[in-house]
Amino acid sequence: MERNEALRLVKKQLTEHRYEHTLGVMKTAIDLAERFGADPQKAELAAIFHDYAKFRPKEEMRKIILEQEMPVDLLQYNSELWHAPVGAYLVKTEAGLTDNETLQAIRFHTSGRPGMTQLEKVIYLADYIEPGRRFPGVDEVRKLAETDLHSALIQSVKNTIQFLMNRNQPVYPDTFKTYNDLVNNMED
Ligand code: DGI
Ligand code: FE
Ligand code: FE
Repeated sequence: MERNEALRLVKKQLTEHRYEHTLGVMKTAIDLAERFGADPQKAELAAIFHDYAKFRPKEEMRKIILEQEMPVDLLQYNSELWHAPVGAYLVKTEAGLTDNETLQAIRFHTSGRPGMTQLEKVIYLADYIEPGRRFPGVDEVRKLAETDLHSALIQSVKNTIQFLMNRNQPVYPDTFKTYNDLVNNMED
């Protein structure tokens, strides 16, 4: 699928603000892909579609998670997590994107997972550092991302876990598993 067609499809799903975020993720993801050796065209499409399901009603997402046999433990955690796997499913069924690597990058863009591919890392990180983001600590991650994908990713996952814990929010186990996997593979 070509960029403008993808953007046209996704624009209808998003608010203006979220569409601007998507454009930021797209540009950042292409840069990171070129810098760290992921496929820039897959990065572009995964970025464009990563938040496709962000504004779906919770009940629709819950139904898809159950019917499509996605991990049901998702339902016990923050519904903010749901748009990632549901998005991968809808991008396939509604937008007709079939490339599995691209769909996986969408599926794991919020929680991450142990053994993330280079493309998955690029999308996770681009979502975190795109120019519109204003998290505390994001500049440190941006700096790391200039040279070191692995360290930048660890720092962003760590920030997310700390953010949630500081608010007494539950942390989805896969988010911890992602963190553990990354620190166990520091030499990568
Ligand atoms: O969709 P975006 O806002 O662009 O970013 P995202 O897909 O990374 O989603 C961020 C939201 O997801 C944010 O509200 C925090 C929440 N989140 C991320 N990881 C976890 C989480 N919530 C819980 N409960 N547990 C997590 O591990
Ligand atoms: Fe998201
Ligand atoms: Fe996003």
